[in-house]
Amino acid sequence: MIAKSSPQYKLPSDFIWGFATASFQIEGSTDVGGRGKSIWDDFSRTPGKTMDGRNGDVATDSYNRWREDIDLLVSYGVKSYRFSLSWSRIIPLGGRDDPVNEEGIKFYSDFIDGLLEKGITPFVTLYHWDLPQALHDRYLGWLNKDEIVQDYTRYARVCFERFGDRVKHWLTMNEPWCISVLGYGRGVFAPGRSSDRMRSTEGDSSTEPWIVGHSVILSHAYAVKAYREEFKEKQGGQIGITLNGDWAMPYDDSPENIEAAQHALDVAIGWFADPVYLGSYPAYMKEMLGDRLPAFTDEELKVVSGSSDFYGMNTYTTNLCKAGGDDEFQGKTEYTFTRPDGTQLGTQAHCAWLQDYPQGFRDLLNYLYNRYKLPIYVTENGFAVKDENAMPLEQALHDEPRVQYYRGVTQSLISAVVEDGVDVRAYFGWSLLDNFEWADGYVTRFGLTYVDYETQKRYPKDSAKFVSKWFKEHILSEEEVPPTTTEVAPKPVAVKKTAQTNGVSKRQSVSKGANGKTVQKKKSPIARVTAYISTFLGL
Ligand code: GBH
Repeated sequence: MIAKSSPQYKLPSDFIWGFATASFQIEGSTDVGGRGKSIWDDFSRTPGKTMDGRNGDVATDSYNRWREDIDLLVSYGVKSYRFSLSWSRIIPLGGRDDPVNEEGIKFYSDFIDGLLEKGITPFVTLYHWDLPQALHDRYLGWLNKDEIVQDYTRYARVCFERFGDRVKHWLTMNEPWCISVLGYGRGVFAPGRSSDRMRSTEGDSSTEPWIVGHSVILSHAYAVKAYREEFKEKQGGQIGITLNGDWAMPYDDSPENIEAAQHALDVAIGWFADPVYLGSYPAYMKEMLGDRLPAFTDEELKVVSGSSDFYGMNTYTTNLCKAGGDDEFQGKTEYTFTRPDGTQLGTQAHCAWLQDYPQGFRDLLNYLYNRYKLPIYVTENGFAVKDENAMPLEQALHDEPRVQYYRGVTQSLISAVVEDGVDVRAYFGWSLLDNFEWADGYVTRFGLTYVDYETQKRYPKDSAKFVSKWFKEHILSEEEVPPTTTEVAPKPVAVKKTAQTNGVSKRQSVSKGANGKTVQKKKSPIARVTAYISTFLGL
């Protein structure tokens, strides 16, 4: 075991870190440069859809201030920046026969060049929820599998063609659970469809989310197929999907609550991760939904299975899970942050769904690595300080609860890598900037940089300073890389697990190199040393 005080207790030298954003949350300029409407444009302008009644028309004005945003990234010393492309800036009407907007291409092309000039690696999401409105009007968007798969694949191809010479890290979709459930089940996100007739005149929450999820998986998979067959050889990049998913902890030791935690994970994560990485929907979902869960044809399944080069992980919190309730989107479990003894799991954020619990981050990394056996890229993780929006600037900049959150999570991250042997390759904090927080409008602030929406001036918060300093201090420099004698580590190696109470991820062995998919091409030196020592000690 490498002591925490040792200079070797570090992340590998090629570890990627930075901050993340998404197009609709920061760009503004919705009717500029030939951009077509997205489903969020009118939705966010509709009274009642956002908490403060504000929309995405200006956001953080990053369409105009992108040079300033790059300077900010440079000041933080990031290695990489995760951002998303607006489909309707690139293809205003969205469809496979619709024209490409050269002005939109130029905007992103200049932006990518701007990053690369400063040595920042672009990490690009193709779809972060801003579907072209025209595709929703034309055929109901994600509800129409046959159309959307073709249109999305063509959009992806255009992006690979135009940007793939410079972009080597692609994410197809951001958080399919949110697209499906929040957009077509709960109806709180665009297009806002739901069975709740107070909310929406159209929609069926019992069927549409599952149909949408199916279309999203297939669109992702066919885009990856196109990348691998037509671009990868020449461009040499990586491509995958990124899923939201919070750690699920049983409320107590009762068998039904231990089972409930697994059911929660099956629907929150397994719904998408199991088909993509393991080749089928979770058994529990099939049982829960019967024929409401669409089935893959054999041909589709071949495309879906193995369609991500890595595990893209967005995570924010941990839920205590109790069996019961009829919320299918949570696997018929109830979530709480209140422990049986009445105490809270952690510090409450501004949003009801988020509390700070760093151990859950480490447990989730272990669970995902043991189950899906691929390198993990943490593509989002962050915290919204309670009532930050109501604070005077000076006070908001000293965001101690957010600093505390990142202190905990970075500690969990390095423990998972160095002590548990989890192969984590990247970490992105959400978000570079305070920005348009969807249905919360601008009330909830997730930024490590404060944005004064009156002036659009950006101010680094203490958390940005903390995270930047932490990564600079905890990544091995090239000179520090230990000798490679540890390459001879016997296999299989045991991946040490942190203590789990819920039985879903008891200590397990991951046999690396046993099958083609599991081979860790670039296992970090530290993880190799750790794995070797673990094996030696028979752990
Ligand atoms: C991310 O989603 C998004 O990718 C990002 O755009 C966003 O700004 C950021 O988080 C902060 O919110 O069942 O209605 O109680 C976060 C994942 C999953 C968080 C669902 C809220 C509970 C919603 N989200 N979760 S609800």
